[in-house]
Amino acid sequence: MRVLLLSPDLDRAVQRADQRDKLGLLYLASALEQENIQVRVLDRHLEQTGDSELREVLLAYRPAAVGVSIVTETVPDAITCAKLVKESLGDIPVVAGGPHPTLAAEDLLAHVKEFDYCVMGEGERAFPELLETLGRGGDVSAVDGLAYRRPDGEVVRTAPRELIPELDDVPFPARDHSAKYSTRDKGLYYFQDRYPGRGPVKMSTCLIVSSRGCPFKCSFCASSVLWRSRWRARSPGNVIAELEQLKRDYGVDMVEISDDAFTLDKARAERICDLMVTRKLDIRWNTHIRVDQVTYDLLKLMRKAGCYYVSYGVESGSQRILDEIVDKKLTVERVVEATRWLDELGYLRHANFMISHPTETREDARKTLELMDRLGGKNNLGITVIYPGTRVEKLARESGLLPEDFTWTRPVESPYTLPSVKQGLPYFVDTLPWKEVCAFLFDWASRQGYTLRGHGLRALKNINSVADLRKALFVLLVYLGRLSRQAFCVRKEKDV
Ligand code: B12
Ligand code: SF4
Repeated sequence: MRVLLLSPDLDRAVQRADQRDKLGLLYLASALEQENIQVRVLDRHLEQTGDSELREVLLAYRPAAVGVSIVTETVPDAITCAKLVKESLGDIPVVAGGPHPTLAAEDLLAHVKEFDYCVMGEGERAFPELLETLGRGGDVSAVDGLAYRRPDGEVVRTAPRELIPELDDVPFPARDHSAKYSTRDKGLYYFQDRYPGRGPVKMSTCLIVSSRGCPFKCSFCASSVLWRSRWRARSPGNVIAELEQLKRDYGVDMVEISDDAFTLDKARAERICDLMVTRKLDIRWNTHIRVDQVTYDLLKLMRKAGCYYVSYGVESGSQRILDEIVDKKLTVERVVEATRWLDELGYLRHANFMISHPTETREDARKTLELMDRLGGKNNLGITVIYPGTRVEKLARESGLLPEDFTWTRPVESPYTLPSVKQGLPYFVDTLPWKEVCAFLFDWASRQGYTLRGHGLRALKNINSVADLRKALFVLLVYLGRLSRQAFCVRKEKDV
């Protein structure tokens, strides 16, 4: 049996650096190969595969089934992929998997007839079992972790699938199936990122995950639903073996450890670092941390083991928002302290913040900008996006921000859109008016030294209707208003 695994494309305006590994599909490829199923992985973004090229691949490879890995932002292209499969190959099974189908299976299956099944959660065991069941004409209702449409059109779920108890039992991702590794194109192993005060820095596109899940439950994040609030970790030896394989087989010398919570078990993180040092791994790496889950000593050891860059979620400078809304379980003072440690230890770093949290006031948002000023360096600011399966989504539905007939399968009709973003998801906007959200965004962008040139050009390209033009003009007016206020303040200061 031959199976094609697809990663759909995504608008560049929403996402950069998509050369990064689609580990979910590469893990699936390993699992299928273990069952003697022939696999091909196609990352449409990495391989820049247009519709006609995808059709050619389908007709040449003639898979018996196609799996599509989907995050909410890639739903539009995932639908295109599914339609192309059915048009080219007739009624072969098209299976959706990944975060979006895990969080919104019913919505996807009810609206897109080209998808036949959704695998919810980990696919390494469920997908081969589904293919085997289909292959022998068995009853899919016995396959755990699945949603599907019954002949009468009703979408049903099977029993939830047990999480894989021991992650060391999962074979490493089959990287040879990624065009990046099979062509040994080292240019695809890195991307350049801007870093204030240090110019462009090289970042890795080679990912590994050393643990799955996160025990926290932040309001905007669906991790607790995706991984059922369970944190499961691979053993240090198993992680080091994968790093050694990356180095030996692919010449990789820079890696991103893209766990949700790499340092949750500090003793394990220390052991991984110790092994990196004693085995003379000589790999530079970056990761994401929670600043309450690190100590000065652990950061020091990580630095010694090759970690050069960390990102961390702060979300807001307002303690009220962190406690009452996000449930971040983090204090602003801890953020300041850990940032000082990172600077002392010579890390490159960036903190992630959000604006337009539920109930956010102007004062709360101002505290966010103030905290960024205190931290200095690179700080990202994004508008709160409504993702399926989150508390933010629940609030958006309750408040009518998402209409009753809302579906993730159609382009979003929202008055709150940035003109430079083509395929965006809905933003959460309530107490802080949209005008002020945009104004705060401009304040942040100018503090970070961003210019409007790139965004402006993209905005022009994305104007396709009178409604788009109206939204773009609104944002432009906010921008001009901010400029004139700044000019007025400068003149006043000079007068004084
Ligand atoms: C690394 C990472 C990235 C990388 C690589 C993305 C990728 N697609 O793998 C980069 C930096 C490029 C990235 C970008 C983005 N990301 Co990201 N990312 C992650 C992160 C931290 C780890 C992903 C990972 O490798 N997990 C490990 C593997 C084993 O798990 P998995 O990918 O989910 O795959 C398993 C199952 O889902 C399933 N499965 C997956 N695909 C399929 C397909 C089939 C057919 C089947 C049967 C099963 C199946 O089986 C796999 C093995 O068990 C997750 C958070 C998380 N912990 O999952 C966020 C996460 C996936 N990202 C997210 C988002 C929103 C994005 C962006 C849209 C952000 C942006 N605005 O730019 C983009 C979209 C990029 C894209 N095209 O996918 C969200 C998705 C939420 C959602 N509702 O869909 C997540 C869940 C973060 C979060 N907590 O909200 N991301
Ligand atoms: S934002 Fe980070 S800490 Fe919060 S629930 Fe998601 S993965 Fe966990």
